[in-house]
Amino acid sequence: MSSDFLARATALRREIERHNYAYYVLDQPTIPDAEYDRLFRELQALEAKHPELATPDSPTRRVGGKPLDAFPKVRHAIPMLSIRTETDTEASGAQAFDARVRKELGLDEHDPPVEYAAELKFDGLAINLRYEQGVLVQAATRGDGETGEDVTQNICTVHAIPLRLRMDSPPAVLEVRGEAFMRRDDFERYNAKQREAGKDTLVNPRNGAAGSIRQLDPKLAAQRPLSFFAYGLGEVQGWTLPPTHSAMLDALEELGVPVCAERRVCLGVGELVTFHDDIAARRDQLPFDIDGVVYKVNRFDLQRTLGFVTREPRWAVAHKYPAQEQLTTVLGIDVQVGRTGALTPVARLAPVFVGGVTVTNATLHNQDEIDRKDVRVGDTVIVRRAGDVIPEIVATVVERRLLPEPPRFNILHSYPVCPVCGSHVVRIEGEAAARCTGGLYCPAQRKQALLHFAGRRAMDIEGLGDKLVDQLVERGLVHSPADVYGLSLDTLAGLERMAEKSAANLVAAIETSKATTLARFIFALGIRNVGEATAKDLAQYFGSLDKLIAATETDLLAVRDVGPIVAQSIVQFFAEPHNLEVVSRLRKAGVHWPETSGMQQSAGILAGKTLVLTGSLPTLTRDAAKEKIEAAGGKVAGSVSKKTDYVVAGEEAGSKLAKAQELGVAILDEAGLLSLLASDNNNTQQPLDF
Ligand code: D41
Repeated sequence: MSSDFLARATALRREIERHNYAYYVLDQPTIPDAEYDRLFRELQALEAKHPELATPDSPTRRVGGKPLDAFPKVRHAIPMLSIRTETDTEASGAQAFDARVRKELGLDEHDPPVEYAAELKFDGLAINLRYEQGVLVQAATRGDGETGEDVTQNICTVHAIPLRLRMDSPPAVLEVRGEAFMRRDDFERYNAKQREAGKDTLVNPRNGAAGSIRQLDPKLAAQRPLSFFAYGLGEVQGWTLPPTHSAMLDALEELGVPVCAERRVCLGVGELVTFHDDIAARRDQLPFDIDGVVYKVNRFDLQRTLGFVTREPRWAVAHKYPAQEQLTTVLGIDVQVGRTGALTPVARLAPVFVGGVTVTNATLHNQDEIDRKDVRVGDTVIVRRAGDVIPEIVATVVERRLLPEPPRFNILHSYPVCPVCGSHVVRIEGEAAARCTGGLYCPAQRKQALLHFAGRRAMDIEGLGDKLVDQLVERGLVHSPADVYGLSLDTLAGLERMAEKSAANLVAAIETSKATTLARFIFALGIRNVGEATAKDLAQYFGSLDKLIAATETDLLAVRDVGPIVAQSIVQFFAEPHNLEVVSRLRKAGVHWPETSGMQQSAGILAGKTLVLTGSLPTLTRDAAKEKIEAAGGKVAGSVSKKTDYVVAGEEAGSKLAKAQELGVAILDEAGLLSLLASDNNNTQQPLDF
């Protein structure tokens, strides 16, 4: 019996790790999350019941074990060296490195170029992974290079790190060195969640990674998602070393160890410079922070010839990019007014060069965030700019605060009225944002509303961008979206930076946008809490704008995914006379869309009928059948009762079919269902406008 359990546990582990590898290393998920969770829970239960089945490479270790009192010290089998850093700009860093290498190797200008391996310098924490017989037995931080800390439990929670190497006859010892780090999207997601919960946010991904690995409670570490890339080796026993660094990374990749794809073999200094520049140009688009690139002499035999000075190899150098965090001072705190009137505090900063650009503003998100970070005018702060996200204030340096202390900043005190339109500013209970109550009277809201209206997913008016909208609103040419359709070629051609040709293109784009869909139109109106998906659902359900306008909150709640807040926003929007006027003017200007009779009407042949699907149908998927039934006004329920009108039964229909027979409910097969639907001549429910 216990051998059955053993076999099952082994099979589960293998399957879970296969999915894990596909998801975290290859970035190609193989099964739905729910299915993965099911396998995982089965294994957990099995190991809990039969503790003798647990193994050191079981994926159940990834959720984190018991909290520690302290991290045990680990003496590295082979010291972890550090890497020489060049802060020189542009080509000179690579040039100086290549010159040194060539000199040390005794090469002159007639000798061929040296082959290098170029890679990224990840901004995280250096880690040594020790595999014995292919199983991860220990993970340690670099520490001072001689001695680090045993962080095995926390490292096990990093899904990208294999707990077992993918090889049939693993070596006695293989130590893999690399960097544990946090991706920017994981960092942003984690912080957004923390902010929502009113909890502390991480300062930057690097601190996030370090904090996660230094966390004594592995369960908490497991909640901060980390990634890992390998860049070197430590002790090796029983493994034939490839001849070059690049071949070694390829080999590690074969073993299932994550290695960054952004790496290149470069012949001579010229190609190093190209690599450096290529990566610099794409730095913001990478999914993680890097602080530079690394060049290494590719051949291991040459690396050995070059050796190292003190603790830095002569065969490697890191070439740094401009820092993504800098100190500067807060000159003032302004607010920006968004489309829905939310006032976003923005710090005006003494200009500072961060992450390759000069930054003069940084977002402060909202009042809670200002309070948490305690940012005040005059403070010295750390600004961060990484990726294409808006620059952010990471922290204020309280020790450098001027005396007497400047007062705390409070949005409502500083901005009792909207700085743009003078309307009252309020902060509604339970909302993070303070809001201007001016609505479309407020030019700031008008500009944003207009940009939203013209957006690609709304009315899609190409060429109606930022600068143009500013001018149109500021010159009083456009007060509401309806005014866009009254703009003449002459008016547009008279604007700044507007050539005759682009004015003509814009007029044409405005004209084209008149033929739209109901879904786009609803979305374009910019009703609060009505995003693109909700707009589509509303269009499909009501089929016509007048029906939407006439809908009560109760009517609206019948629409898929519409809850009380969305329903209320919609009713409030159409209760506002000036909103109705805008809608009416837009229609008069010629904005049109195909209307349908929608789905809320009980006109279809299945109107008011409840159907139950069971078994698998020969041609229709479950979803397709459901869609057809709903389009004909019917409802699909999960279980059979006396209220069921039809049971649609396919192959291998089970207890539901039996129940239907027992209750005398009408039974259809797929053909029966389809002929019933086909007999419905009035079936106009399929929306036309998608
Ligand atoms: O990405 C990195 N942070 C990185 C760090 C890298 N790509 N290569 C590295 N190579 C080395 C040597 C040359 C010593 C094998 C390193 C580091 N060292 C390193 N990181 C922290 C200390 C040393």
